[in-house]
Amino acid sequence: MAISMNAIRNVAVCGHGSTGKTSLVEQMLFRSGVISKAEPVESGRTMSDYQEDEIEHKFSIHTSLMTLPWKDTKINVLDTPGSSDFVGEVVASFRAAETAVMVISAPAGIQIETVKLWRRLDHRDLPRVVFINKMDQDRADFQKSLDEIKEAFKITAVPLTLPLGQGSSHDGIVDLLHMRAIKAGGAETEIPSDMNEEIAAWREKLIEMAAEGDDELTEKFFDDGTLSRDDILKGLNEGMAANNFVPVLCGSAELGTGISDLLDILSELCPAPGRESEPLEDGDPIPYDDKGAFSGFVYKTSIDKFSGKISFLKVVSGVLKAGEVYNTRTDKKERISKVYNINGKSLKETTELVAGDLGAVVKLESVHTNGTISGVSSKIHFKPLALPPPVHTLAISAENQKDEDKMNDYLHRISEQDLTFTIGFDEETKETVIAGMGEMHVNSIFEKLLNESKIKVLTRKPRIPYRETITKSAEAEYAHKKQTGGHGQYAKVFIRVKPLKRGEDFEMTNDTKGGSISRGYFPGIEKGLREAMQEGFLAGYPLVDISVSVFDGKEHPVDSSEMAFKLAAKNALRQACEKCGPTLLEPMVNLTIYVEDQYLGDVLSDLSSKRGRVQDQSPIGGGIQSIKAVVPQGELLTYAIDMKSLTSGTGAYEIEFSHYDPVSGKVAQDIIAASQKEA
Ligand SMILES: Nc1nc2c(ncn2[C@@H]2O[C@H](COP(=O)(O)OP(=O)(O)O)[C@@H](O)[C@H]2O)c(=O)[nH]1
Ligand SMILES: [Mg+2]
Repeated sequence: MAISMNAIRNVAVCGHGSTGKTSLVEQMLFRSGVISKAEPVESGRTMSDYQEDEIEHKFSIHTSLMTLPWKDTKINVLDTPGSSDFVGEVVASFRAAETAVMVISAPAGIQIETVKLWRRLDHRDLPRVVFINKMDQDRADFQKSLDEIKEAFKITAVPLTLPLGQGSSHDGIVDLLHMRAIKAGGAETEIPSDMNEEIAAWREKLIEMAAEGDDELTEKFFDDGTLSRDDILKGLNEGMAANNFVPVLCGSAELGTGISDLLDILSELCPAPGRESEPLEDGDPIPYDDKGAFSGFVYKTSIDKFSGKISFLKVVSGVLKAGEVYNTRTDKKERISKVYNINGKSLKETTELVAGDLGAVVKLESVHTNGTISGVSSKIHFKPLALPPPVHTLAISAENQKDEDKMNDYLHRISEQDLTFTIGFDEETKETVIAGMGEMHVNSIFEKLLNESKIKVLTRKPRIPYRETITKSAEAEYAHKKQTGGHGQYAKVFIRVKPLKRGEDFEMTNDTKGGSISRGYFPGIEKGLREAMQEGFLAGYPLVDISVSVFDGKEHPVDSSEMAFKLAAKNALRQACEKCGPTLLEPMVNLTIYVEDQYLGDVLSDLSSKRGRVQDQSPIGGGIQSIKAVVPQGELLTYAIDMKSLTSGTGAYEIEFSHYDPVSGKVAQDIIAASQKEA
């Protein structure tokens, strides 16, 4: 049966690890009748933590998609992992969703990922609902959590439910929108009379909030002093879509309180797809519209033991049905034989997916994550996911050398699905290098490789791509002569070498006069210079940012050749380097760190021991500090591990390459000594 775009709700459930997201989703599935029992996460039987690694570790690693019917709506729920190692999965789910449910644990309060994810949601301007979970636990305090949220995020937070009892006495919620009290399990109960005052006060706030964003409703409110239920809904709906306020709900995913109210809010208040258009790499964004030609965006890909490659997509325009589609990147036709609704691991065939809906197709061999598929041959490419660059880099090899190719193939395939994981062969350091978001992330990939292909990966710290450069100008000359029997070899060059600005790499000029060197020999000279640069001078790292002027030379009518000039130039440059004040350059990265206040001191002193220069440090709310620093890449080879021990596993960081800086003294000596040992 076809469903209209207005009846779809795409919801990403996000939050810090262990706040109860997966348990909450399990309860939502149970309450809507998709499953007959809500299983605990520890049982390994939840609908969303179904993959082998998740069952083994007992937490979410992948975003899983579940579909549930609630009243007149189809709610697509994306259960995301909480660890920043798997942030790629979260970013993808934010792209697919129109609403985020931020789950906060009442006893733990706002945590580091809460703050980081909130900032991501701000960037996307995504409407959100806060669910304060674990109201059944000791130290759960609804008012305290609410105050904390307002304070940390500077938002208007409006409770739509209040807890019936907190901690061990918690057993239900009061729904302020529908004015009813509901116990665990869904049975309605009488609103306790001692809550009347509190409820009336909050309800008034709610109605004011509803009236605020809409002139017509404001007028009605002033005239009548209240609003009808439909008007309240209308006002809240608009206010939420515009992100003017954040509804706050509460409950317990353990007991099953607050669940049906969350589902009601999602279906009654949260925006349907289509409020925003989908941006393209270039060109005008494509509006969500179920008419017109089909187009869709692949926000996630996974490889399933039974189904093979699964492409998760969001339909942007038209309707997706079985048949032919185009991969717009390659203009290659692909056949879709079936279209699926997804519920965790189960794929349920459906006839079609309309614009705004989420679902999947299988065996789209040429399409990867971030791909665009289209019903007609087309050049549109939806904007790729805004993923942070990987921060944890390792050099790897297969334990058993004969597995090397298979290991590479496997990891390449992973990198096409998971764009926060990269693999490549570094020509410079002659190593296969992988990078991911953290230890847990890369280990989860190696575990998968071991389980599925019995290939064990050996890892070590990667070599750092140092560079060499010069600090002074100098001249040198070199004559390459050889006289062996027949005709000999002869070439002589005079060069002047001077430093260039960082990043300018190399230039060569022919400043000879009167044709002392024939033009035809210059390609040979350039080759010689480049070879000398590639081999380096101090420690075997490439020489960069030099300008070479060839200002004189000599040739022989018979004995000169391109090869002779190449060798002369190469040696001339080596001689010049001796006089040019050669120095090492090390790669510097921009490091952004997020830590809880209590660890700030330790993280800063560790940074200074790593020769980091702190450029900014500021609180970003919720007791979290952000630090920006420039740090030598070579100091951060084990930063994922250092960060974990410095912050008891709570800190997180982002890295991006910045520039090369000269390095001197003991550090430089050590680098040179290490290179000699290797050679
Ligand atoms: N007491 C209590 N425990 C909960 C609640 N929700 C989840 N948990 C437990 O918290 C742990 C983490 O839950 P999980 O759903 O995996 O959290 P996630 O990492 O956010 O997906 C599990 O042991 C759950 O049983 C709750 O509302 N109350
Ligand atoms: Mg989870």
